[in-house]
Amino acid sequence: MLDEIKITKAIIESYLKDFNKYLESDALICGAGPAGLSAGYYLAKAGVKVVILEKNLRPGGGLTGGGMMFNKIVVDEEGKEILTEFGVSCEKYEENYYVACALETLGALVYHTIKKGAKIFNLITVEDLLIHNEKVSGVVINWTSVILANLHIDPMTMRSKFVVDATGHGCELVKILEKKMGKVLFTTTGGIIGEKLMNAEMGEKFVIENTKEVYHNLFVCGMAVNAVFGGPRMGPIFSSMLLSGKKVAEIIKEKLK
Ligand code: 48F
Repeated sequence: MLDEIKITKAIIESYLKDFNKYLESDALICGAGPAGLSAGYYLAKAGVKVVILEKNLRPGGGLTGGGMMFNKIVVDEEGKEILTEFGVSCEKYEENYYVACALETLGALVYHTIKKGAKIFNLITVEDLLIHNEKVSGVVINWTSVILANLHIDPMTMRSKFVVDATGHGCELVKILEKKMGKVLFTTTGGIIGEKLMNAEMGEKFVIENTKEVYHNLFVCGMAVNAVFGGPRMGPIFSSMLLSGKKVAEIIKEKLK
């Protein structure tokens, strides 16, 4: 005989156990788009205690819709290598152009990231940063539903040694930091430079080259990089998102040593 209260208790107790465990982590990634998922996967693979927070019901960010709702993505040779590691089938279109199903990519990224040991909490929005001794030391969170309903309910906090802004074009965490602390960013102006017009080749290179620390203990990966450091957008080619996630994981891994 199935007992409804047992079902409820199982969910609550299991969730709270996880949540309690991840209130403190080595790395906290904000945003479960392709870049954040890739970062989480490679950090978890290296044995790092890593948590990903996603404001939406479902992870995936801009990956799910492919290009203009045609749910396919394009990767180059390097991107294909990563997708192959995730078990995603890539169809060769031309030399250095491979096409993959956006949904298969999403499923594989989420599955392998969790299986490697990263914890993903969806429906949680990061609304502020924790700062101690002029270093980012965690995030301030609330349920997305609280924010959507505009309810006056105080948030709570999660602590982490390193925080990654993987929020895409919006670069939400860096925006908060700039708004509250001024021109303190590690950019040429100290502020957010802003994303430039589309250029796929330059945009892809720029993301990878500029995946780095933007303020003490705060890193950017994925499209947030180009928004913060002033690189071009690149449209539905996704290699650099995956490679940027991998790069930020490598940087943090080194810092944790
Ligand atoms: O936008 P998103 O997919 O960023 P990305 O991983 O990849 C960019 C590409 O999708 C595409 C592109 C590639 O050519 O241009 O746009 O850099 O994923 C960002 C995720 O962050 C979540 C958001 O819902 C999305 O899933 N997010 C944004 N703000 C917050 C957040 C927040 N404050 N708290 C939690 N999650």
